[in-house]
Amino acid sequence: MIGLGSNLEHPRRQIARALCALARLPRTRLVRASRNYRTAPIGATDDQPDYVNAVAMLETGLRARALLARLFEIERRQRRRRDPSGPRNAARTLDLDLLLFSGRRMHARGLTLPHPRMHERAFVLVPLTEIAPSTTIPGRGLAKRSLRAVRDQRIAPTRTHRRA
Ligand code: PH2
Ligand code: MG
Ligand code: MG
Repeated sequence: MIGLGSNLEHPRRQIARALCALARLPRTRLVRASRNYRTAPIGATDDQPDYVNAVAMLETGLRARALLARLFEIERRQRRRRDPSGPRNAARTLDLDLLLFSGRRMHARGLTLPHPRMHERAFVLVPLTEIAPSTTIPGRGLAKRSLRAVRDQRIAPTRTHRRA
């Protein structure tokens, strides 16, 4: 499961382009993608635009590390700037996070699975449970059960993705 987020330079286009890039990864199939959601920035220390967030489910023969490297490459192609001296959680053109990888738990330099903050973020949990309602987060239980704790975080499907 991959989390996608953008709040700079046409966020919906960034997300659409990233989904195409994910679908074209070697030995990988894009199984499904959530709707896009407009979400309030969480943890930002400066004033920044709302995000567009989505979650994608992949089936892949790549190992977790190799997939992560591919995610960084896609971020880079979409002009993600990483400034180590800049503010934490700075606005970005594209963020791709490896959330879950076939139920694995690991804690290594640069890669923690499941993603350590996913259970406290509506912008992850809402799209995730939309496409995979029975998902469990290893060590935390059913993803759906974490929804209640994040219900104060503002999130709504983008207009084009609202269902009648
Ligand atoms: N990503 C962050 C920090 N805060 N807030 C929203 N709404 N969406 C994000 O994708 C996001 C965030 C760090 O990656
Ligand atoms: Mg992130
Ligand atoms: Mg990231």
